[in-house]
Amino acid sequence: MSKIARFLSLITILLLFHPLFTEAQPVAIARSGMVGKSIAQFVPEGFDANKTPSLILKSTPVISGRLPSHWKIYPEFSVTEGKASAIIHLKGKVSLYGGGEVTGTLLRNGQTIRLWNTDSGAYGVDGGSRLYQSHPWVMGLREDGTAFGVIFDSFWKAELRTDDDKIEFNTEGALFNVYVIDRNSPQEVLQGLAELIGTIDLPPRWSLGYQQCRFSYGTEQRVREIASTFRAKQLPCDVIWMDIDYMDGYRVFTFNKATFPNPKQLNADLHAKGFRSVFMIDPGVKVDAGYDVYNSGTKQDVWLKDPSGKEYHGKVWPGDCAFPDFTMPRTQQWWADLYKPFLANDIDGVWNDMNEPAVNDNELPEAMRLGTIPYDIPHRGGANLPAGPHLLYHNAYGRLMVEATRKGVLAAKPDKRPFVLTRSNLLGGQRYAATWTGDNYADEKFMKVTLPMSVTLGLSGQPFSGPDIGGFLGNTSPDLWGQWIGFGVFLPFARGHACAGTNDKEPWAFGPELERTSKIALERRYRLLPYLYTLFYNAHKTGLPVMCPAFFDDPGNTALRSEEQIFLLGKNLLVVPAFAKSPNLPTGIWETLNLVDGDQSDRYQAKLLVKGGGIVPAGEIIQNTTEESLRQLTLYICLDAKGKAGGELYWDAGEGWDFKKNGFKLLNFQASRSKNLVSVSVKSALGNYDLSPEIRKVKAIVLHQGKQYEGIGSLKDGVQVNMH
Ligand code: NBV
Repeated sequence: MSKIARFLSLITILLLFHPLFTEAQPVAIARSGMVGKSIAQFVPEGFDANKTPSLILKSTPVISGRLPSHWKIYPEFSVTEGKASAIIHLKGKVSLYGGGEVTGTLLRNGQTIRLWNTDSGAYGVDGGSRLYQSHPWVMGLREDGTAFGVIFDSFWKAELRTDDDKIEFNTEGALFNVYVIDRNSPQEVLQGLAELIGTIDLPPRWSLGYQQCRFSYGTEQRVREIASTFRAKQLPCDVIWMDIDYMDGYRVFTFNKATFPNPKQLNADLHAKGFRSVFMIDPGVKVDAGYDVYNSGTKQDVWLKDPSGKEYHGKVWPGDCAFPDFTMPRTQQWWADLYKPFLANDIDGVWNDMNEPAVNDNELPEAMRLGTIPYDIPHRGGANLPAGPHLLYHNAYGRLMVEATRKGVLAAKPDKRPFVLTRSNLLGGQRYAATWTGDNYADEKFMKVTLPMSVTLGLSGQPFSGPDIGGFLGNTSPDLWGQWIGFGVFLPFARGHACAGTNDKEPWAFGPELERTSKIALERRYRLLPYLYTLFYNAHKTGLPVMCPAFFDDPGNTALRSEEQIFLLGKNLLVVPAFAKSPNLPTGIWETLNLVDGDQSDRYQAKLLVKGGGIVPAGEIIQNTTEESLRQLTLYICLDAKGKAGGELYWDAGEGWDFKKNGFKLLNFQASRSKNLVSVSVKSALGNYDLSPEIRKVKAIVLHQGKQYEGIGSLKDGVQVNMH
């Protein structure tokens, strides 16, 4: 080495270790301002949208005014060795929530999560600190019940620390924008979040029914048997799911000719029994010169390629696979178009799995395994997305995939509401797909963590989630099944699922006693369908979760801040699972709700409580949502201390888009007591949907000090209930 070369390399080494490069360099805020009611945007000096594009927000916000002088929450930006961070210092005692799909406690103070979407069976990777999705979002609840929320608008690989005195977001990428919402309550903050990231579209009503899945329903015959057993045993169910078993050698968009020879007939038979079907599609496409999906992808040049231009291959179920580069508009279109012929088999919904994306690189030495696409594989971008390495796009891969999937499903069936379920996603991705919480394990710990997980997703903009009821991995005992189904039916997404090689986990698989338990639980869900559907409508309109933490009842009550054994459905119904030990209950009047014969005596059923001042609309027990739910509408009423109550019912055709053109009915009910008479009536009604053929009579049941008082009437004339 020449003297000059040696000198230059010495200088380089010195520079690399110079504090200027290794210590955090503060970065000033270049621009800030209001982009909504009490919503501020902060743009750091040197921010470049070509280095940190946004996929989280539904549209680009426009700064319309200055920060008010009393504005308190500011991010401090910095860069360390080229990696951007932001810190928010907290004043006073703040309870922290959010972070999307997380395991552990509901209250997030003192937690660190890693944002790097990962196939984490039994949530085992890095002690559960990284799961399948990334939600760079934190909500803070102050002592007085006022709240704020922070979006770190970046999907670069990152770490999110939520300490008592600060929130820290450290990325491995370039500078990013921060949005802060500061409002009077957590509910208002979540509405602010929805203003930025959008809400879910209203799902088809059938997707709120119970759903049955198993990895290893290996033949059409087995699927038919499962469907028939539900009907024979009168166990309500709406959806049967096809896992990868239906595919031909795990090639996506194909059917195994021997085991699933006639999917269209299978779906017709399922439909005739009132079932819908959802089929799985993974992102990895088998490298196979005789496979049309692979060939068309090659022809359209959609595959990820390594920096030298060679097609990137990773191993998944079918063996070597090519992976679509979903950042390119033509890939989005190509992928969307694949759904038309596929769904022409009368498939109702799509399940996107393995889209972190998960890659099996177990043949590599342990230290070299990534479990996904290597960081340096380029994504080519296009339209609004810049080209960038996998390190940038990894956390958006599932989100971009489900955007294309939803587009394809909608184009294939424009008159239907798409239903897409995804394992991987990004904050804001609720616009495209519902989610389930991945491969949990059949034990009590995983059953209990179901609640903080789904509540946290709801607090992070995703209201439509639930676990594999019963536990996916490992064998499920009858007792665990009973405990789990007893409250699992009240989660927004209610699906039983099981891994191949584990015991049967259908509701009848655990013997007659547990079958009865399952029947009661499922019937309770179906009775509550009108209430649940109303909550989903509300989530679609406002961004408020369907499943809420207990503290929503009274955000100023600090005793509820870490309560995670119970949850609220909307604001009028409290669910207390059978496993809950001395939970902190919200204060005030709450009356027990009995929905189905036997639900009070069955030890596995969750306890349901109606809030004083609330009205909960319920329908009849139906076997699936093609049956009429509202022939008799029942209004469960719990009066407040002043003898008053109110509640809502949203209803429409359950499918299609008429509801966007006034084809819905939103009824607001009121009840008030005078002496011993409670009068119940419709206070206001919105929309054109005609409920009169559906609702033939209305029953009102006043729940009061453990007793029930009933009256019968009609929508038009209301109901009188005598409390004698
Ligand atoms: O497709 C098989 C499974 C599926 O049942 C499960 O729900 C996914 O989370 N899939 C993962 C592949 C891996 C199973 C061990």
